[in-house]
Amino acid sequence: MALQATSSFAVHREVSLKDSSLFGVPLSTHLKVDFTSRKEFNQRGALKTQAVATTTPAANIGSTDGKKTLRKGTVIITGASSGLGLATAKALAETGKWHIIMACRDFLKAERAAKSSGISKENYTVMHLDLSSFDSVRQFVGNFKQSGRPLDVLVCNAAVYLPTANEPTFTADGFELSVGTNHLGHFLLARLLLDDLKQSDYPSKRLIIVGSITGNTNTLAGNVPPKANLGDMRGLAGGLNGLNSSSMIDGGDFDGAKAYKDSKVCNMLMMQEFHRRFHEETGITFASLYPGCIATTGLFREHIPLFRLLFPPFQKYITKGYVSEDESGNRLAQVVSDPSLTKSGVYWSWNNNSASFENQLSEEASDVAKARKVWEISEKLVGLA
Ligand code: LMG
Ligand code: NDP
Ligand code: PMR
Repeated sequence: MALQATSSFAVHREVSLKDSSLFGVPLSTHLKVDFTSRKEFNQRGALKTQAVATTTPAANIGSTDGKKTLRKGTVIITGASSGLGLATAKALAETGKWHIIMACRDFLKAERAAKSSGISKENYTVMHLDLSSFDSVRQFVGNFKQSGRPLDVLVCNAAVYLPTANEPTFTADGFELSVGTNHLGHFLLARLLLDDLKQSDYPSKRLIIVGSITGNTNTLAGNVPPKANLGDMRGLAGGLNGLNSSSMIDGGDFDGAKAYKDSKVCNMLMMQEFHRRFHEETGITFASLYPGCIATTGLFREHIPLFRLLFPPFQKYITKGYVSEDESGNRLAQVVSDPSLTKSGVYWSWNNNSASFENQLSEEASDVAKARKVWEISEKLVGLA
């Protein structure tokens, strides 16, 4: 049936539909596949970062046989206490080449999650971060800077999804919670940590912002109502406070599922705007991704029980978009660390063989003027302009 057509559509590319795709695989995509690095990741459980570790001496530590070895990279992952973030932390920790800063709102939950995932003590540090409070974001950044660690990769992963809420709820600073947390909290965090990333002498420094298929209306999944749409951003400009402005970016009535999808559009737009503003000057790789449908994570905790029961089999057997948490973690870990994924400004996806390719964003999620506008309004809202 049509819903199963992912890989065959990828093969029959360059058909008449230009900006269309099914399940996030654009019909016009030339698959940029690196089966070699995938295999290495799978078989050895290790990412081959040494291959690019030749240029910056301070990132290399001398060893007895005269060969330089790469120092451990430091990666901050927001929302590493469950789902994709935790699975990524686990995948990176298993390589022994990364120290993971688990930036989490619930310290105890994060510690427990790290332990039960078998992440060993020397490979992680839990640091408190509540993205729904700008004070907390600033405090986290202060604490991280004080730790004296370099910052090599930042992963903006945490998110909330409130599909059943009838009324909006708000962050500590009074912004609608989904956009406030998923977009504004991360925007402030990334802006405040950009200098640290810039200063990193690691061979490949990266800022990764997790996106999603459901924010892309050039896919079937992105056409399930309510669809993402930022409109003219009058609600965002008004502060998303639900009082003298709408709680929704486009100025409409509150819809929790739409607010989440809008926040993902902002995430993908900001990745590209960072790229345009800073890639050339800093050499930082900016990237986003759709990790696949990880239908079992905590993201759906607010959804009705029937949805939580049916959603995984629906994705597994009907859409075939399902991926396990482990597999999604391997995917994001590749974007963190794989030497073949250094291209900046890219939205990564994976095909049915779990091979990565550069995916095409929807018209709105790649709109340059909208990106600039979201950036400029957000700067004001988070107090940077
Ligand atoms: C909204 O409803 C809620 O209103 C909102 O509050 C929020 O929760 C939001 O996203 C979260 O959901 C979504 C609702 C809308 O969908 C459902 O709840 C699903 C209902 C089940 C319908 C049965 C489908 C048959 C599948 C059987 C599978 C077994 C059961 C598993 C079910 C688990 C999943 C729920 O949905 C609708 O309105 C239904 C219509 C959906 C059609 C969407 C497709 C549109 C296609 C448009 C084509 C566009 C072309 C794209 C490009 C392609 C190029 C070729
Ligand atoms: P989970 O709910 O499992 O993980 C979300 C994480 O974000 C949790 O660790 C949660 O913390 C954390 N978090 C939520 N609010 C805050 C906050 N205010 N401050 C700090 N951390 C917070 O969901 P997923 O793993 O599925 O989601 C991870 C990312 O993947 C999201 O960006 C999501 O949009 C994206 N994604 C998910 C897909 C899926 O199918 N699941 C598909 C496409 C993209 P806590 O543990 O304390 O609740
Ligand atoms: Mg969707 C055709 C493929 C496909 C894929 C890859 C997803 C991913 N979804 C697909 C199709 C459909 N979904 C269809 C045909 C329907 C109507 C039955 C459908 C419904 C649906 C709902 C109600 N899907 C959902 C929901 C959610 O509440 C999830 C959501 O929108 O969260 C924002 C969701 C998702 N579907 C996905 C993915 C990845 C999600 C969740 C998470 C996300 O984007 O972060």
